[in-house]
Amino acid sequence: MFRFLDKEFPSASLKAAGVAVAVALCALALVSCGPLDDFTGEKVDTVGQVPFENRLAVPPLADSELDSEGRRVFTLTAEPGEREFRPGEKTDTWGFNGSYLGPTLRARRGDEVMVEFENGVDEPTSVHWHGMHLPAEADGGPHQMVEPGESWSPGWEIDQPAATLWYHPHPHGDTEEHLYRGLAGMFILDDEEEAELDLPREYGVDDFPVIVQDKRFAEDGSLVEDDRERLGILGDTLLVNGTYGPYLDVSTERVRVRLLNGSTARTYDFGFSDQRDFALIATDGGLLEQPAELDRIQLSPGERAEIVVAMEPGERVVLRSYPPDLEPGSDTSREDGGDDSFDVLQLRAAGDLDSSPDLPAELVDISELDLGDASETREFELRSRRINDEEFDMERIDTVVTKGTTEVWEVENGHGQPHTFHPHDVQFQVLDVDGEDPPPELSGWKDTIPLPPGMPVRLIMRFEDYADPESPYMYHCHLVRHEDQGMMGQFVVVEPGEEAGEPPPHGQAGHDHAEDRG
Ligand SMILES: [Cu+2]
Repeated sequence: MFRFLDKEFPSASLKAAGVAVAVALCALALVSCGPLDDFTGEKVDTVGQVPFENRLAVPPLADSELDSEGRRVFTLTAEPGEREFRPGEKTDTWGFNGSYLGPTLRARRGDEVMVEFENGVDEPTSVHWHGMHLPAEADGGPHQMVEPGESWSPGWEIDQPAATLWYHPHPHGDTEEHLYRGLAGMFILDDEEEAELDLPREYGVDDFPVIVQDKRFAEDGSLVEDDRERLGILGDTLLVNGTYGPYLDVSTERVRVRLLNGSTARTYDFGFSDQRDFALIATDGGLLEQPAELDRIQLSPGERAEIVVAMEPGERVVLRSYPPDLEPGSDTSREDGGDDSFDVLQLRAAGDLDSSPDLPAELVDISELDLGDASETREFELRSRRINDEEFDMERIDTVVTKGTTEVWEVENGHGQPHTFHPHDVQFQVLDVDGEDPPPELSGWKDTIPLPPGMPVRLIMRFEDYADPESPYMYHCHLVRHEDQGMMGQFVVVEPGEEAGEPPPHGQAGHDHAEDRG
């Protein structure tokens, strides 16, 4: 089923010839070859083909209650459901407190929060708070598995700047499928510094979550889970907040869009159909020092960006994804989605727009972490489905960090395909990318960074709290297929002089990485 024209192979016979050559090469070399898509590289281009007929769904803000100890308590239940994303097509899905995605959790710096999570799906899963600074035992990684019918209630204090974070499952080996089926949601943090700025912040009015995910639908409407490229599932159809073909009614002169790449493998390069500039105000971990005027923002899976877009009365403009630059200096990334374009979301301005204040010229002060304070420099090389030549092992602590220290992590992709890097627990600052100063989109707090082949990054981060020698945090590639296949390591934070303990039994049968290496 080729829904979109493949410009590289204009004739069916040429394409067939390419496949024949590929098959012959596989046979001659006597090696196992991937799907034939690897050779034909079907390009996806939905520009001009998306009917913007459905109002963008805005995930509801999650209710919370204050318990007797003053904690803000949220309730999340993972459950199976069914959706009709496209007319006449029923799709089996998973969601939190509903059939697809979940409510937006919102809390303030200083809040004590607790989440009562219940697993209502028929597989063990977990829920991880991506970008959150919190104790490892509350992190929701593969050591905090929740069996079907069981519950888990982590609690922690919100102690980090205002930011757009998110939550999603993290069961080792199954994260891709659980996320792809729909288990994800946004977690917005507020603080006093952000509240004092003249920024659009009325949720669902001039401040919108925009969760972008690619899907591949079978003829019967079901989600195709087993058609993978080397990076994982690359879909040909976008959902935004679970809405197919979405439009957003804009009623104010400026709107704040909280972009989350909630896809499992695909990188987007967002921009507008008329190439207008927008202001980037925040990255993964919070506000920038100043807004940055950009006309593109590239986000790999798990990354977020808050942008503010100015609109004229009555106009319509489309948020698009342009072909992302996955391997600078190379044009061989078609099979990784490097040639793909999408219409994402149409913005429709009302004839009369409520006025919005001018954007502040200055946002927040970010205290720069000092290289001179770093007590440790570590190197991480991502290659094959391993980090530093090690495949993920639940029972092996790879890295021991001392509480109260600052570290530099030099991370390099030594592999001929794109990866990304995401450490849990902390937000980092980017010292440099391939020896150069970071661009505006990497100049603030980050928790996830793309790693093109051969472009090392140096990250600086501080481990302020939460020593626990037995509960590890993860670091991994956030192309979640790769993470599932073992491109993940574990670190513990210990008190000075303390040694790492042994991770507790995790209650999940270990799985064999060899069987699912793509
Ligand atoms: Cu990877």
